[in-house]
Amino acid sequence: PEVKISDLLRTDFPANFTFGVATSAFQIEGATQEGGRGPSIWDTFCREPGRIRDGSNGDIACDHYHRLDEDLDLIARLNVSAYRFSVAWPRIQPTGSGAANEEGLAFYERLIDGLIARGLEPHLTLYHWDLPQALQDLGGWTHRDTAYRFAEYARIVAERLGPKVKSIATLNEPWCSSILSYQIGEHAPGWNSRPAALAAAHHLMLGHGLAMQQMRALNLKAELGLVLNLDSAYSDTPDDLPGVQLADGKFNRWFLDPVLRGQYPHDIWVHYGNDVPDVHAGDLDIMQAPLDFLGVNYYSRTFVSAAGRKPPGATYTDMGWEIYPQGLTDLLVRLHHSYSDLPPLLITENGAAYPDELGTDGQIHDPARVEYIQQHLNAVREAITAGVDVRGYFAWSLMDNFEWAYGYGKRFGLVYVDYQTQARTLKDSAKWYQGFLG
Ligand code: GBH
Repeated sequence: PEVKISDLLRTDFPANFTFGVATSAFQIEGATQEGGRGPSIWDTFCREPGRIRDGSNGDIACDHYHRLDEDLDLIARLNVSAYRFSVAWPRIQPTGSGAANEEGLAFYERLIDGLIARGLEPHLTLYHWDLPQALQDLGGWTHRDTAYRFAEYARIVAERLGPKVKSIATLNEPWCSSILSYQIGEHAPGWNSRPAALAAAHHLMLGHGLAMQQMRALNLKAELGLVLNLDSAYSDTPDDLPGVQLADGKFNRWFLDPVLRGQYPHDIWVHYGNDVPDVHAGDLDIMQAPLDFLGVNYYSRTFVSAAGRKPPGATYTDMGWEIYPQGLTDLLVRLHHSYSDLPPLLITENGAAYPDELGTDGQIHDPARVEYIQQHLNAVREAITAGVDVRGYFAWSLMDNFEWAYGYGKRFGLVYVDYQTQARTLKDSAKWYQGFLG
């Protein structure tokens, strides 16, 4: 049945459906030289001229490290039931290996205790791109040993914090930390090598599997999983269908198939030719460790056109990403049909950037973001109606933050951040979410 999107109600979703907001450590914390934190590849990358559009860095960001209690209160005000955050590896192991830094663990323990005290579920991500620089100096993710270091870090965090959290995701978007980082060079460490990127992708997924083994051995109640950035690919002509299959294979199947089927997709393996990674015997078994959930980050679709056509009538966010909610329904339904052992799904990120400004009335009117979120929630609802097991939705992001290569120039928050004063102001979208969940 057709539901008018503006009429979308909390009760259109299962009562136990999780609604939350998400962030990541490097994007909000600041305090990069405090608490015994070691340098990460993003600290280094930000200092290389030309890497970040506004020349900024993560030294202060949203100063979340110093404003933890205020930010926890802010989350609670939104009426969400869950918060997704990441742990900064260099706060736990400043050089990426060896003994745990107690001050780092204590910070996240305070965060988790603060969430629980406010009735909020903690959803922890272990790796949202801030690799300790010391491991990059040894080759980063192109170095097989990094996978083993990651599993060691996972065990340290899970032993201490695992008993208190609702879920632990190993990696956020390994496509970004491999292809975007080692081949396209837009993210740290900014390399331009396809074989390096494919080696990095393999070691990330191996690290994921090894971390799963370490954490399973702890018999935690927490659900363990992986977060992928996935999008649906489309074309407007049959001539472009091979391009669609290629795009889908590189973005989606290259990461889904090893984990859910224990194999790399054959067509893409052939396409990559001599650049394919060195896969050791047993690697794919490790990578195929059963998941309690798969996190899906969805922002847009890929439109393939060799002729360079754009989809007619398309609208775009401030990132230049097309707004295409149907792509989320299509993606979820397709996952459900293509993978027989698909675990329950969580939408771990979805959101939109707009050039928000604080009005003279002291408010931030962001109707386009409200509409974006409503349309995508409706897309999730349609997938659930079609039989897909989706358990939750996390809006990206709690607040405006350091948007990687774009610096502070792109605002994804439901909450506006004035970087001069660090004042937080609820945008209309935050108020809408609050009312929808209220
Ligand atoms: C997420 O990445 C991140 O997890 C989060 O930290 C970030 O702040 C947020 O999204 C907003 O960017 O590269 O032109 O082919 C999203 C990453 C977005 C990956 C779009 C692939 C394809 C577009 N992705 N993307 S393009």
